[in-house]
Amino acid sequence: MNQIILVDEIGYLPNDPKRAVYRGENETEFSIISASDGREVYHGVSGREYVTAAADEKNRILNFDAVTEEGEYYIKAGDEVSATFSIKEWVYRDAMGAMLKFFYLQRCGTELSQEHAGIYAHPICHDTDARIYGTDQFIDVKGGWHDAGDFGRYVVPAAVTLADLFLAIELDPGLLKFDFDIPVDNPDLGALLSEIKYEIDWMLKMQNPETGEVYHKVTCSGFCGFFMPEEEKEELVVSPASYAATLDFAAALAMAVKFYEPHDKAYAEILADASKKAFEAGLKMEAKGFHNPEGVVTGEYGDECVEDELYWASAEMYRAFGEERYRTIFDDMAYKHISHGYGWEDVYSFGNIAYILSSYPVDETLKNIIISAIDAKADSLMYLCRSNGYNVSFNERSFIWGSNMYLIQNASHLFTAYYFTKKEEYLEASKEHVHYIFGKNPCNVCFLTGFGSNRVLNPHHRPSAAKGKAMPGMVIGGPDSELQDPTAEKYLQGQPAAKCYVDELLSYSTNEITLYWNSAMILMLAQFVVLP
Ligand code: G3I
Ligand code: 9MR
Ligand code: ZN
Repeated sequence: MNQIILVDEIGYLPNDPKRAVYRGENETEFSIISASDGREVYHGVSGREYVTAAADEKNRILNFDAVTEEGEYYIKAGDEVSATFSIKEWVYRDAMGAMLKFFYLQRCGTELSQEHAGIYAHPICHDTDARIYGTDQFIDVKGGWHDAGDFGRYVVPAAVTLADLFLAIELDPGLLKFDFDIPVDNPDLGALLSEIKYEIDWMLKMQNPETGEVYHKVTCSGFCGFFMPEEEKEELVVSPASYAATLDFAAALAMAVKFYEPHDKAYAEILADASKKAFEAGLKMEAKGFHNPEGVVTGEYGDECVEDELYWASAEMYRAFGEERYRTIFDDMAYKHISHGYGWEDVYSFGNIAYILSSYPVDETLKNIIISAIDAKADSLMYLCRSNGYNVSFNERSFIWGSNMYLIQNASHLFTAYYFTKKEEYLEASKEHVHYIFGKNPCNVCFLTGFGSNRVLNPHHRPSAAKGKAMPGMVIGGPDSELQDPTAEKYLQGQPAAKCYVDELLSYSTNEITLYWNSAMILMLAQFVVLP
């Protein structure tokens, strides 16, 4: 799409800052038009010129903060018009609901009902026992959520997904009561905790009961064709345990205890025991990244830097259980090296947040050093936001596989910095990242399937491909200037970094979806308390 005026195609909250991007170098007048009756409700003049090198564009910002009345609108400048958008309270409620329902629709090891899954309903899938790699032993690892566009189930991204969701609930407890049209297995838990339990119950099966180590993933040996999950009949293989999976498992289940304890003490005890067992096992494992074993070519989630997994796990263990030895490990690591990251590779930020929010006593000097580091990182992100016409924390090197997730996580970092420093500019900048994902981006696309005017129609997602219709509520990976799949290479040669995206089924490096891209967006939105 090549519109000249770009907006958040879902919309804006009435009292929030409201900016659109004008893709032109000359100053322009513009009007905000009511979509219902064509009335001009606001007239303005564009702001200063920006050079957005990553998009090879010159931009101006159209500021319409003054428009606060609820309604449907579009922007007009000369002959150019924008997509229509809403201004209203709870404007992101439907998007939040669809993003949450996605986890149910990714369920493995069970049938999905027509009533709740519609065209994506299917019989039970992947319900056979899985071979432990290199052995004749088979174990039950049925359940959990498919990772992404493929049907693999991987512990590292699963743990990060849960971390996002648990933090989102802490920021917006309204999520606990939110009904997003799924069958709720455990009504007393509420829909979200009940659905998360489906993933946790699978993760518990991935722990070796003898050693406490956690198997890295369960997949077939390779990626299958584009059909529904129950049609994948190859043998399931449980790949060897990994250091990252074991410690990420410990961290995520330590986070889980406080949410389930008020409802089911016995279950919370199981989570606590599994978490502690995994942490102890992790301490005995060699600290190295996972690599696919011979003959298994599905997703690797290999991670050569695994310091952050222990950093995160020790902080969560301390926050959950308060034993001094967990804090000693974290303090020793943090005094040597503090960093940031909410992604499957870098989980430092989860550790920082756990330590700062711990109700058990922490080293106050270290806590303040961490907060200062968060503030400094936020300041560097602000420098990037000011350097382009989209006011988002990117430059030409930002567009890697899953770039939307990294931008969303920068927004979460900015919000975290705002939370601890109360610097308003961090909050405003964080919100611009929401608008970027929902349409105010150089690709002129709403990167949430089923929403906006400029929609993603061909996500790299097997059920969507099998049914010929994009499943709604999935956050798209976004531009990747490394051109890491043949389709990207075919269509994107010569494109500026920020425009290296193509809405093609086979472009898995730009057009896939994952659990943890959705959970990252849910965490970011929850920061703005988008639910009544
Ligand atoms: O970290 C480096 C960075 O330092 C460097 O500047 C940049 C550019 O070269 O590359 C970065 O590494 C990238 C890495 O992700 C971390 O972001 C690699 O290029 C990139 O290939 C790697 O992509 C991962 C991809 O699997 C391939 O391994 C994605 O993050 C990850 O989301 C994706 O996960 C897949 C699963 O394997 C299978 N299921 C679908 C899922 C989503 O596509
Ligand atoms: O569908 C797979 C997607 O989930 C992965 O992210 C991607 C990279 O690991 O691989 C995709 O599978 C492709 C495989 O790598 C190469 N043959 C075509 C497969 C479908 O696009
Ligand atoms: Zn399945």
